[in-house]
Order: sequence, then C-alpha cells, then structure tokens
Amino acid sequence: MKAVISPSRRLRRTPFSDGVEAQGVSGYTVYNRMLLPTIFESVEADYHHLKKHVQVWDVACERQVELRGPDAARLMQMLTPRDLRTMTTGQCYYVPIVDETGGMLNDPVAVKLAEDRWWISIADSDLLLWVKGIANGYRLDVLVDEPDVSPLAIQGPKSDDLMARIFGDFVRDIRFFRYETFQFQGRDLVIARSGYSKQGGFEIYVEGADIAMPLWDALFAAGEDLNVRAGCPNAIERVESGLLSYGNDMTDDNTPHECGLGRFCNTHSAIGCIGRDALLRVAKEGPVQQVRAISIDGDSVPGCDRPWPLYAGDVRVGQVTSAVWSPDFNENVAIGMVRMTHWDAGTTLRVDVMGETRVATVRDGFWA
Ligand code: THG
Repeated sequence: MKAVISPSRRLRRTPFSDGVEAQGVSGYTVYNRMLLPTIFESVEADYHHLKKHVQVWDVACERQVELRGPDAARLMQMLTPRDLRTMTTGQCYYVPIVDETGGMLNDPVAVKLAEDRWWISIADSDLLLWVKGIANGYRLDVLVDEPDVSPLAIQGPKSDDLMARIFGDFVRDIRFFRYETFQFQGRDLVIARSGYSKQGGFEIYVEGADIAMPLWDALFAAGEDLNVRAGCPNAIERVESGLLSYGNDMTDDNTPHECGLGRFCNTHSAIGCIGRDALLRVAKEGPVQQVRAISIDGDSVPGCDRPWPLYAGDVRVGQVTSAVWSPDFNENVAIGMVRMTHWDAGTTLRVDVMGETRVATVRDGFWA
C-alpha cells in the first residue's frame, strides 16, 4: 500500500506534531483519532538507538480520561477488576478495564492525583464514552472529561541524565510507576517513571498545549551530547518486551486472564467492578486460550495487519497478532493467542503468513 492518509480535523494533530515533523518523522499510525509516530529513521535504526541512548516520544495520543468529584474513586473501581483500595496518591497502576461480560475495553495506566481526582491514560479505544455512560447511568457525583493533557515519554538508558538536566537530580529518585510533581516554566507537571518500553524512562503529563513545544525544544537542546532523538513506541522492542497492544493483541472478545493480565486483577476483592461477576465465573474454569510469546522461523516476516492463523495439523489452535524481525535475537519475534491444548513452551505449530506456511514455536516467555 502506498496511498497517503489525507489530513483533516478528525485526525487530530498533537501539541508536539510540529516538533515531530521537524525531526523527520517518516511514518504515522492513528491512535485515539490522533497522530502517533511509528518511524523516524527506520524501525530498526530507531530500535538500536532506543536501546543505547535516549528518545523523546510524542505519545499525546495516550489521552487522559479525567474523573473529578466525590464519586471519582468509586467510579474508578467500577471500571477495573484490580483492587484500588491500597493505591495511594503518587502511584500509577496498569489497570485492565472490563465490560459487563469481563471483556477487555482498554488497558490504560491509572494515575491517582487525589482521592477525588484521577487520570486514566488510555490505549486505543473510546473509553471516554463508556466512562461517561457509567457515570450518568449510575447518577454518580463525578465530572468525566478529556483534559488538555498530552503525555511525552522520555525513554532509553540515558533518560535519567537527560531529565535531570531539565528538572534537577530529584527526578532520579522517582520509583517505577510512581510520580512526582516538577516545575517547568512556572507550571506544575506530573512526571512518572513509566513508559511503553523496557529501556527505562519517564512520562511527562504535559498539562497545557502552550508549553508542549517549549518543553520539546528544551529537551533537545539539553540532550545534544547524549545523542537525544525523537522516537516512538518501537514495534520490535515492544514485542521483545511483551508489551501488549490493545486492538492488536487483545480486543473486547478477550478477558484479562486470556491476555496474561491476571496479575493485575484481584477480582474477589474488587467490589463494585462492573465485570466482577462475569470474571468470577470464567476465572473458576481458567482461560482456554492465552497470550504467548512465539518465534517464527525464516526470513523477516511482513507487517502483521491481520491475525495470522496458527495450526496444529489441520486444527486451528490460535493466531499471531503481532510479529516483526528482531535484529538482536536474530529471529522473528511474535505475540499470539494460543489455545490451552497447545500453549506449552516448546510446542511447534504452523503459522499461515499471508498464504506462506512457516514454523512457529511457543516460548516460555518474552525475550526481554
Ligand atoms: N503510558 C501511559 N499511557 C498509556 C501507555 C503507556 N496508554 C496506552 C498504553 N500505553 C496502555 N498500555 C500499556 C501497556 C503496558 C504498560 C503500560 C501501558 C506497562 N506494562 C509493564 C509490564 O507489563 O511489564 C509494567 C506494568 C506494571 O508492572 O504495573 O508499562 O505506556 N501513560
């Protein structure tokens, strides 16, 4: 496919898009109806750079759903089977969001700003509509909206050094999935140690589009000798790391347990969760299919833009949902959903890669 996507108001730019374009973005996807860069130099060159240096990522498309008011905490618990009672202000939680059938609606990061104020940093689905529907249907005393907040991720092994130059050495003390408030040009910004890579780093929740480009420019000016570059969530690194992509590796047809997100569920104690009864029912039996890391033999696979069926003999036993060539592991790394009968590590299957049959092997875990 060599067609372009026509720009329009419905395809939202971000407060960083001018900077992204100045840094030579060469590929975009659409996420929450907003631009998300996918390639700068090349996916492979970006990958090597991410693992060695530091990158600045425009992830403004990770939109925030803000909950504000006396019923904010109650509403948050209605959305997820993860028990939030012990979560404190200053923490971030990766939270499966489920519907009344226990199906995954989103897999965001929840940020607890105060007992009565939360941000839900969403993956690619219209969660705002579901949350507004719940809030109004249950007549909750809470405001639900999308604030002018755009996450900017700083990722890679030199992230601490770059961030310390802008925000001071205290940023180094932020613990994983915690946040602190820092000032930039007199404005308070939430900065968390988190991000969609396993190379380490931070996410800055940039509040107010007006300071987006000043912050972007400050980071590039401060990091010249660190070889800072614009980057983006990297297709290779995230599969190696087992970071799931909503809409690709899971949909509302999957339970959190099928997605391997059971460790983020406390369904028994998550009182009030809308999908609780459904999940208690399916959890009794256990999932019949589950996400697995999969190696695919042969040369570099094409982009996985539809599920690739997995077979054992003539029987379909699952599908590959993300796949890409890994230079560091010298094989095709993939994520798939595999039936219980064939999900044990070492199981050899066949995968239909756009009409070409390849050998696929179920692994006991992800690469990194
Ligand atoms: N950061 C923020 N918002 C986001 C994402 C993010 N919204 C969209 C998308 N990414 C949501 N999906 C994920 C998936 C994985 C993780 C975070 C968000 C993640 N997982 C780690 C893991 O699975 O190892 C750590 C989870 C934990 O231990 O709590 O980081 O990236 N703001």
